[in-house]
This record gives sequence, C-alpha cells and structure tokens, in this order.
Amino acid sequence: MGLLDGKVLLVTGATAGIGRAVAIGAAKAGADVAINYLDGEGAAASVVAAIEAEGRRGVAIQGDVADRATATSFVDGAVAALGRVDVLVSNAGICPFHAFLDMPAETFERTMRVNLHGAYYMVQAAANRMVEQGQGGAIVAVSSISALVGGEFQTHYTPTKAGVHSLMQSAAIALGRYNIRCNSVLPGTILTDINKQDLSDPEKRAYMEKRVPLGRLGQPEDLVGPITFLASDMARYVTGAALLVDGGAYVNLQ
Ligand code: NAD
Ligand code: RM4
Repeated sequence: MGLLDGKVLLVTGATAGIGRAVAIGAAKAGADVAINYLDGEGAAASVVAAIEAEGRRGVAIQGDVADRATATSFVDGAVAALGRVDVLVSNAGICPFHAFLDMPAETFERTMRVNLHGAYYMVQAAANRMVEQGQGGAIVAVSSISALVGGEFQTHYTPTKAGVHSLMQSAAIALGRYNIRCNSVLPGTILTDINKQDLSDPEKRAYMEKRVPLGRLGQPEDLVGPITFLASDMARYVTGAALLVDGGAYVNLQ
C-alpha cells in the first residue's frame, strides 16, 4: 500500500530537480500525477514515462506559471486527464543570482511573477477545484530556508520564498473549513540546475557544505519523503506548518 494510493497529485515545474523527483516519487507512492512544465517536451515526456513505469497515469501540460491563465489551464487539463485534484505541489521557481544595487528590474519582476504570483494563482485554482469536489485536499508549497534567512545575491528571491511560506499560513486558515491542508517545505541547498552556476565556485560550495551538520548538500530525492508525508493522510492534522529539509543548516550558527 502506498501513502498516496488513489490520489491525483499535481506538480508545477516538474521537468527537472525537485519537481521531477517529487512527481516520480508520488507515482511510486501510488498517485496519478499531472506535471506542469515551461519548456522541454522531451524532458516532460520522460517524467511521464517514469510515472507510467510505476503503473500510474501521468500527463504533462505546458504552461508558464507566471501567466495567470496557466493555473486554470493546468488544473482543468489535469481534471480532464485524471479526473480530479487531491494534492497540489507548487514547486516551479527561479533564482537568477544577482547583486542587489544593480538588480535589473526585469529580473526582479520576473522572479516575483514566477515564484510568488505563480504560486498564488496555482494554489487558488487547485483550491477552488478541491472545494468543488468537496472532499478536502492537500497543498504543499516549495518555499525555502531562504524564507528565514537572507542571501546577498538573492534579494529578489528570498522575499518570494518568505511570501510562499506566508501564503501557506494564510491559506491554511482560509481553507481549513474545507479540510484542505496547506503546508510548506523549506529546502536548504539542494543540488539542482537552479544553483549549478552559483556552486561551481569551489570555495562557495565548500562553505555551503561545511554549514550542513549532516555533512552534505541535498539531492532532489531528499524532498520526496517530506512532501509525500505532507501530501498524505498521515499528515491529516498538519496544516499551516513549515518543514525545514536542510540537513540542519538553518540551526548551525555556532
Ligand atoms: P530546477 O531549476 O531544477 O527546477 C525548477 C523547475 O521549475 C524547472 O523544471 C523549470 O523548468 C521550472 N520552471 C521555472 N520557471 C517556470 C515557469 N515560469 N513556469 C513553469 N515552470 C517553471 O530547480 P529546483 O532546485 O528543483 O527548484 C524547484 C523549487 O525548489 C524552486 O521553487 C526553488 O526555489 C526551490 N528551492 C530550491 C532549492 C535548491 O537549493 N535547489 C532550495 C530551496 C528551494
Ligand atoms: C535556496 C537556497 C539555496 C540556493 C537556492 C537557489 O532557497 O538559498 O542555497 O542554492 O535557493
């Protein structure tokens, strides 16, 4: 028996990194899975193939989460293909590392639109569908350790992650009466494309590794267990919570 047996789970930004690992992990846990992707049809098809290899149904639906219409088209497309929506994992995000004083306005505004507006509209669309279904649901947002701490080259990014964390807190209140649970995960440094360039500096990488009590940077698969748990009925009394998944980095001051 899988923790997500019989559920339909939606993940945004699932062609790579954390989203991809979570989509495939959810299928292993028994869910049918709809993925949203921005580009890369081949990568999207390979995630669907991996979901199907687990004996589950999978569908990939293209859309830029920064575009408000993507939220409804993703939810409608997932319902058309898989019948319902039980879980949303709002994961799509970008972090184009850049200094503060000369941050291009377009970089700041694109980061806000993808990470915060995108999450907001996606959560709203999924929640409306869950309310219509009348059987509750679970929403997990991929926030970040960056909701709690700053980053010199992330002044455009950390506010979006604090915003996503806060969105889950308020949505937990707004949606509790419908038995829709809203939680966030706060990953530390996970090795994915989003930070490949930043961590290509060996000094920075060694520094980041040294800050992690568990002694290594994270892998996308490290998020699968925590997100699956929050999505599952095992977490039926957990809402408005935030779970750090950072190898202990956040508490490592001295
Ligand atoms: P990644 O670059 O591997 O994956 C990001 C995914 O989002 C990609 O599939 C990308 O195509 C997709 N995406 C980007 N813009 C999109 C858009 N406009 N519409 C739809 N999809 C879009 O990086 P990742 O590390 O897997 O990032 C996933 C999430 O995890 C992000 O929200 C990120 O902020 C968060 N996060 C990552 C880390 C880390 O260290 N890697 C730490 C904390 C939080
Ligand atoms: C995370 C955290 C990581 C960074 C990614 C891009 O929120 O700050 O250290 O690599 O974002």
